Amino acid sequence: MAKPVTKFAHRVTNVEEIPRLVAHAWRTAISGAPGPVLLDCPIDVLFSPPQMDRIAWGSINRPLSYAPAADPAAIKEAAQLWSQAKRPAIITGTGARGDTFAENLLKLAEATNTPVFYSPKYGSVIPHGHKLRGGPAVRLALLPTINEQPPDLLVIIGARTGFLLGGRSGAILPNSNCKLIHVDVDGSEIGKSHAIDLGIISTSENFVTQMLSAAIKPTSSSSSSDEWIKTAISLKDLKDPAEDQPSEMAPNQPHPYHAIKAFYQSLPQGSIITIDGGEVGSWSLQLLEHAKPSLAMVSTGYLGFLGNGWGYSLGAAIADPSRLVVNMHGDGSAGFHLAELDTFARFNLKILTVISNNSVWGMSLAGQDLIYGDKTPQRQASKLNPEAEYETVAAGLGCAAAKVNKIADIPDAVEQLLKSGKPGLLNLIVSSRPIHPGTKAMLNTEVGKEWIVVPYYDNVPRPYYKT
Ligand SMILES: Cc1ncc(C[n+]2csc(CCOP(=O)(O)OP(=O)(O)O)c2C)c(N)n1
Ligand SMILES: [Mg+2]
Repeated sequence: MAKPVTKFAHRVTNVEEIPRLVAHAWRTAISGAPGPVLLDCPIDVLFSPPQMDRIAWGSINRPLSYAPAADPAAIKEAAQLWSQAKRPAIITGTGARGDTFAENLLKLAEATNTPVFYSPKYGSVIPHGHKLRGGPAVRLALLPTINEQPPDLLVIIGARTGFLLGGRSGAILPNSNCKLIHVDVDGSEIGKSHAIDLGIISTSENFVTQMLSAAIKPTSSSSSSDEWIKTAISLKDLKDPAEDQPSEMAPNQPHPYHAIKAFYQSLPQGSIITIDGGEVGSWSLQLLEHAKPSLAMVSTGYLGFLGNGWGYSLGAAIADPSRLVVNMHGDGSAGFHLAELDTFARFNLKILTVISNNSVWGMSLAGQDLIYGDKTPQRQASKLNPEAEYETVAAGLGCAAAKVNKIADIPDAVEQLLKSGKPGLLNLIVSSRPIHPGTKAMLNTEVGKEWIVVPYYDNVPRPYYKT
């Protein structure tokens, strides 16, 4: 069972082998792209007395291996491409971390005058307010809409190409007139979906350190480059079209954009935000810069599976108890592991859960509306219970809880929840009406009547089999 979802799964058959196997499993888990391992220790094995002189220690008490670093030739080539670029940008992802990473990435960005964007999966390490903080990489797709050119060099560091970075559409990672450098600890990520000009197998940390000593000439310091960089940085501040939409779609039915914005603005800066849910996930991601988080993670991943946010926030709260962890959910995704509120309360974890409650599986409903229109208006399968008292469940499990259906009440509610000193839950009522533009984009590729388009994954057209 475990084999397909682990990097190593093994049943121990001999008690003396345990130290060696633990060492091996641990090294496997942390090498290359890190991932889970499983050692199954049957009770009869655990109860057998070991023969002490036969214990296999393996490398259990030896230092861990050095991590992969770039070939010097690759660093030279990267430096060359960088110094020729007029519109370079960096995109960081989940792999963009490590003890010295943030500090050195900032130095590298400054030395090369390169703006840094982050993939939807993992927030930026560049400080808020820094002149090279680009914000969400998805915003690069807006450049053509303001008559600006796309980047001519993208350095993708520890981020996967794929649907979270615009798939093969070219909207975020251009398909032409842009050199792509892809740095990943897992070579199989490189070139998977895009024509990569320079692939580098290395940890992000080693790569930026090596680049720093490569003495790159700063990016062409022409005034046109400076202007472009300024524009790229300001993409995150472009006015959002939802800003002009009403803050309430009906009485006590706040627009999710305005509700989440107000919520984010009520948070302490430097929180860790984990994002789950459908429509709420898209709004939460788009608004992230308003929360000024230290880190943000979309927990639904490349297959978009709901429910993981509970585990992500639990992990984050244990890993960094000094920060507030914000666990963003829809009423759908919240249902997957709602009982984790009990864990949060018993361990008194600093987690604030938000249920953006539109009483539907909103993204599913939106998709059905877009595809079927009023042909099948019932949408029974997309309904959730509008009466569900998530705040009662949370209070019953020992959390502080509140329900809010007015934007003006959000700041106070958040303040009270945070003051309580307990894990909190905010049942935030929102309207199901506005469909996030990202949901529309997933569905609206027009390729002719005889085709259908598979949503999510690159909008791949498929023959339409219905006659
Ligand atoms: C495990 C899993 N089941 C089903 C889906 C399909 N799906 C994607 S978004 C969505 C609706 C999510 O509803 P909710 O969490 O309430 O967020 P909303 O869209 O309403 O804001 C569903 C069912 C999925 N991504 N993952
Ligand atoms: Mg919902």
